[in-house]
Amino acid sequence: MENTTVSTHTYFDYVIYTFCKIMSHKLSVPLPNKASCPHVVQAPTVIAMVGLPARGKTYISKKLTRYLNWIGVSTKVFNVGEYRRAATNKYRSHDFFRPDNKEAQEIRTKCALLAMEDACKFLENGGEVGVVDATNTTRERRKMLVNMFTVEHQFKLFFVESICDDPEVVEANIKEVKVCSPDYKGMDTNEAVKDFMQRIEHYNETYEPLDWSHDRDLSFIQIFNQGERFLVNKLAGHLQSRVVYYLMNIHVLPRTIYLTRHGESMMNLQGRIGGDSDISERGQTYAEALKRFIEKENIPNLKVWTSQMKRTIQTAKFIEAPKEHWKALNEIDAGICEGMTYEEIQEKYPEDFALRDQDKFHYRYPSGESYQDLVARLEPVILELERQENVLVVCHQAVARCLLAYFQDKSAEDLPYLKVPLHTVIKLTPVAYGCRVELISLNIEAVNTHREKPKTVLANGSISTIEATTCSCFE
Ligand code: BKV
Ligand code: F6P
Repeated sequence: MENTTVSTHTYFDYVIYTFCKIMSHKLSVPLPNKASCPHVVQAPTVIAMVGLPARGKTYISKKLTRYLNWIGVSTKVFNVGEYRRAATNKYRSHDFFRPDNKEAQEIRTKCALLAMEDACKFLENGGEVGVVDATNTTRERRKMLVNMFTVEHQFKLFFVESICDDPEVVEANIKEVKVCSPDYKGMDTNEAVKDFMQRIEHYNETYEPLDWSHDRDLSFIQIFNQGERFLVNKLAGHLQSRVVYYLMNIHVLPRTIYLTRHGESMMNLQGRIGGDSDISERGQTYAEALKRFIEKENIPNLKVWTSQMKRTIQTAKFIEAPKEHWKALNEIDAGICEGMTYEEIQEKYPEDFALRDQDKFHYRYPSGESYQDLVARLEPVILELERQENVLVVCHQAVARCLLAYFQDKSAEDLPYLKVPLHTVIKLTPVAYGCRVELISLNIEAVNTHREKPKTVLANGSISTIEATTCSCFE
């Protein structure tokens, strides 16, 4: 998200900030952090979950956080359950959650406060969104959130309530994630399910869902039955509307996403980057092997997405499934370096070559793109992938790294170095709160196009051009 919002500040602040931003881009150094440039940044946002246990609050918290971090919004989850487990010795039974258990209530309130204070600290130190993952099922508790976050800290507050009355969904949730919780370690599964059901009942006794007569001034979204229906109230700002848009596009149906690069290309063989060359003979062999692999997987209603480059279209050619060719999936545009080998770039543009190694995620090729640009370009692809069921994406090294980083929750720093070898299928299956990742090599030889980060580069953030140009440490 752009941090260029100017509200109560002078035009001069804005000019200075823009100058910083342009200079930082030219030098490929990270922007000054929020602490050193606080006056031009949008107010941080707290997203507070609401809902009975086993309503997918943790699922939504984690998934939303992964998405926001991927689009560049610094986000962190504060799970009150984890504070509670840290504060009390072993969990015994649902009795802990009885509304009339005074002692336990005290501990629970204390833990909620600790989590909220940590969220405040995070947001005061440059964090942009804090997600408070707790039940927050009483009006009294929500008043506490409003007071601490909006009155005391002037943060924005957005409630996300998940309401689900389908007993099968609740039971599936308990069996998939709750019985594995540290609370039930060593306990028989049926016992654990029974205890958890009673725990939900205790919450139900005091549950006050958000409603218009009491909460009309609050910003919130209510999600009914895993996204079957939504109710949105007092949406305040761009970030909240992105969150709503995201939540309206996700689903929990079982499905698999297959990710692969194109078969080896003629330019890969020469060690040249970019271009729009054909696939090599070995690349052709991969295209045939990929068809057989996909057939064997026997995937219902598979869709195939490729880029608009010849090498991905040729790779998907033999697969019998509906195809779409996305421009957004095209490989990173290396600008003036298109068609060159890394050695040629190092020789012809030594400064740029060194700068890219120092901050590969933000480095933008002159007249081309950065990995950061690529993430922005791929956001609609991710949203559409979230809407879909089984999809095979045939793309490119840099593009596959960006997509994989989203699914695997990788940082901007690690993203440009993720290993995505040629002639390998990456199979992504959603499980519990995350996704299982399998790398399946189809055993067809190909060149290695992965270039490691040189180990001895001086990457201390504050770049001096001399440091950048004099380090002669490329492998
Ligand atoms: C594991 N959602 O259990 Br929009 C996998 N009850 C999925 N809603 C879930 C929880 C654990 C889960 C996700 C749920 C879940 C649940 C009710 C959900 C909620 C809102 C949207 C999409 C999914
Ligand atoms: O070498 C193949 C390729 O897809 C190039 O077209 C692209 O510029 C490059 O990989 C991206 O990888 P890296 O960011 O590591 O240079």
